[in-house]
Amino acid sequence: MKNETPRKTAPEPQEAGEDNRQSGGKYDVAKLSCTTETTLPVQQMLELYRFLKLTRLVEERLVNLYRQTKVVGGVFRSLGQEATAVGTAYALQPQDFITPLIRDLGAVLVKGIRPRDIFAQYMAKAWGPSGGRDLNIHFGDMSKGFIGPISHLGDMIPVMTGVLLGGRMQKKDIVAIAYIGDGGMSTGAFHEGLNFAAVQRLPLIVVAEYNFYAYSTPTSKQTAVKDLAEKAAGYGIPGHIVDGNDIVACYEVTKKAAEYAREGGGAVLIEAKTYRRKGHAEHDDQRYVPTDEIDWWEKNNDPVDRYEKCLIDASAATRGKLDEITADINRELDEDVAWAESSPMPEAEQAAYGVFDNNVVPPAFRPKVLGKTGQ
Ligand SMILES: Cc1ncc(C[n+]2csc(CCOP(=O)(O)OP(=O)(O)O)c2C)c(N)n1
Ligand SMILES: [Mg+2]
Repeated sequence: MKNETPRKTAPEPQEAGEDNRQSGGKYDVAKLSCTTETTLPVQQMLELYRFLKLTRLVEERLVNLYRQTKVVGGVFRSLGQEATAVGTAYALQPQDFITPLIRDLGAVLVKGIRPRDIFAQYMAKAWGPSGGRDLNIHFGDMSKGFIGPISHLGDMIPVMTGVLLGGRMQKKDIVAIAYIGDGGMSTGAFHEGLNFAAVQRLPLIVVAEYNFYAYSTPTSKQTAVKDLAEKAAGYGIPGHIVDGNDIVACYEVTKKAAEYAREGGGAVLIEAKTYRRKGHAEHDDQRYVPTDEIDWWEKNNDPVDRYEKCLIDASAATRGKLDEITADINRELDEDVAWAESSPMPEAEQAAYGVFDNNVVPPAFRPKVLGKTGQ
């Protein structure tokens, strides 16, 4: 039977093929600001705004580069759901870890990765973090607590569980977030990883992004649960639902989860209700999305608009201050795009290095180039 209990913080998920606009009195759009109950001081609220806007603008620059055919591969946007990645990652401490997916560029930026690295990475340039060996957010930086994702959905949950087990054995104070989509949660790896983290009481926070689609598959065709957070009960861990377009709420719920995990409580599942306003990647024309649905979310439930309203209503910022922050970001991005564009493409020979430990590859299988350089 359908559960009719209304939720305050999250929109109602719809049946497949239904209109996913949260209209018709289900969701009071006039109240769509952000939670005002926050422990954040004004300076941090503005820093949070900077990361939110930075995420949107970095992605817009990526789309420009894509249209100029300068990007190698696809561009994956988090348009409309940036608040989830930024707000949750912002609640971590510097020594903590993340492993993002394609909608979590915001978390990567919060972790201190510079936009110039993102641009060079997407263009497969030599100066990019993977030196042209891989694309988009397929890179990592251990020094910043950023475990690079692989494409196989679900697999980063057991990987992060292993990172946390290692951290415990080394007596390190580490909490981690592993991001996952509604689709990725239907994999075996997700189950095995979270089950192990729960049994071991490892400080793993799984942020599950309910964004209505996995490629073109609506969430209701992906899983029989109404809320992804219900799955937490199967692992004996707490599950929370948060409005993923309310950046302050995302921050607060993760802060509490991180405290719980750090104090020995163990794993936590946070479901963020949000909406994917772009297709799976730039090539996807979203013909499977009901008419007007995207426009509805853009006009009524945009995370940047909502946070701006919240900051102005709370007198934490003026419109002028927000414009100043935006202008500052654009200056940084002008420089970073120019830097990334000025990078050469990698030397072809470089493909043979930094992938395997070449000492353990039998000589007969080594690329010729390794033989030439004697490595
Ligand atoms: C195990 C596995 N199956 C299929 C894919 C192909 N794939 C990549 S992204 C994606 C959809 C992911 O949807 P979701 O988890 O909801 O994340 P979203 O894109 O909505 O953020 C699929 C099916 C994959 N990468 N890994
Ligand atoms: Mg999804």
